[in-house]
Amino acid sequence: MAAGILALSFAVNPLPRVHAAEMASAASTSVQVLKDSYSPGAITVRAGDTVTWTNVDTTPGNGHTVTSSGRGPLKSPSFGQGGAFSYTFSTAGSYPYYCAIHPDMTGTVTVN
Ligand SMILES: [Cu+2]
Repeated sequence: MAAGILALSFAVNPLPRVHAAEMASAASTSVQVLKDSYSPGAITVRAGDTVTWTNVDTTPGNGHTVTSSGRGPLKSPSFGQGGAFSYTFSTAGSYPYYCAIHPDMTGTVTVN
């Protein structure tokens, strides 16, 4: 019985290593959400990467969103000072977005 468990353990072992390699290649990118802009406004990431937008607006209660222009996956709720929104991009492409509350705020994520 113990030998059987040992053999199973060896057979399963390589899988976590492959998973760990995939995790290591995924990166995180941060975008600051200011009073009237995203900084940086244009970023380039790789498929599988996660982008986190953090509201660093100096005006308390000034909420912002990350909303895809046209059809797109970005549909954040309004998040206030100190709040954040994250999205993991799995497909290459260009993802323009804006703030639904302040439509002059725009940005683009390019996923390679
Ligand atoms: Cu805004």
